[in-house]
Parts: sequence; structure tokens; C-alpha cells
Amino acid sequence: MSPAVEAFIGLGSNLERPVEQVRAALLELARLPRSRLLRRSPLYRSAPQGGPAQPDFVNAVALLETGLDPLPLLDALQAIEQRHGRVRAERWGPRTLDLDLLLYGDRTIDDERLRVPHARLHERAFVLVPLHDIAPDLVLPGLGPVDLCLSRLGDTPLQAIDEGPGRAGI
Ligand code: ROI
Repeated sequence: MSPAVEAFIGLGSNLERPVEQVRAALLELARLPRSRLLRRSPLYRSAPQGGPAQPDFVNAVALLETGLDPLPLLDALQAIEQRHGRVRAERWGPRTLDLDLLLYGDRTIDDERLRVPHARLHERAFVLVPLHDIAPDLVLPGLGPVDLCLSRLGDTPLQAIDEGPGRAGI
């Protein structure tokens, strides 16, 4: 069994009650085998960044302590997406739930199924803002400190839509 690693997961939804989709997905992350949800960011609403015209997104980032290896973790994330009715139609198109494995400890992974750190992590306010909320001192492998990446983005028009974790930590 692999020792536990801290993995950051990006959550996003812009279809079928996105706030509920993201909240339910946080509960499902907390229940993954050999894993513990250590922290989660507030939920944020923002206009789509890139891609075709589509509804606004709700995003968050979660920190999971996990004994799952990267590919089994990816499988588990994709199984959650499937349960949320994710249909992989248009690239960058709207979705009920998107779960991205952003970081896996300090590892860099370049597999045909999985690239870690996530390829566009450092360009995306909807990822960097919530990531910075829960890990302000984080250094992104190959990319540098998260606060520096965030300051390079300039304008980050995200609207916080909740206060962060409640009593149950979710
Ligand atoms: N834009 C925002 N704001 N949030 C997302 O989760 C998101 N996901 C995407 C694209 C369409 C690139 N833009 C996004 O896949």
C-alpha cells in the first residue's frame, strides 16, 4: 500500500444545479477509499474562461489525503463524474461535473491519461484562487509559488458564493 499523499482536486460544474453538483461531489470525495478530505475552498461562480459560449461555472478546490495511486485516483474521479451524468461531448463544452487531479504530492506525471500538475492550472483564475485559499504557501512543481502564479493573472473576476466548509468540514 502506498503511503498517503496530499492531492488537490479541482471541481467545476455549469449544468443541472451546479452548486448542488459540486457540494455532492465534495461528499463523494470525502468517501473515497483510503482517503480523507482535509480541506475545501469556498465555492466560486465565474464566467466561462475559454471555450464556447455557455452558462457560468461553479468551481472549488479540495485537498485530499489519499493512499490511492494517481491512476486509481483518476479512475475514482472519473467514476464520480459518470455518476453525475457527465457526457464527454464537446471539448471545453458545458458539463454537469468536472473533476481534475491538479496536483499529487510534489510529483510531476506525464502519462497519456494524466498530466500532473494539470496542464492549464497556472492560467486559470477559477483554479488558482480557490487553490490559494486552502494552500497559500503551496509551491507548484515546475511552476513556482501559487501566490506568484496568481499575481501574474491580473484580474480574477470570481464571485464567492459560500463561506467555505461548514461544521461537517464540507
Ligand atoms: N471556465 C470557468 N470559469 N470554470 C471552469 O470550470 C471552466 N472549465 C472549462 C472551460 C470551458 C475551459 N472554462 C471554464 O473546461
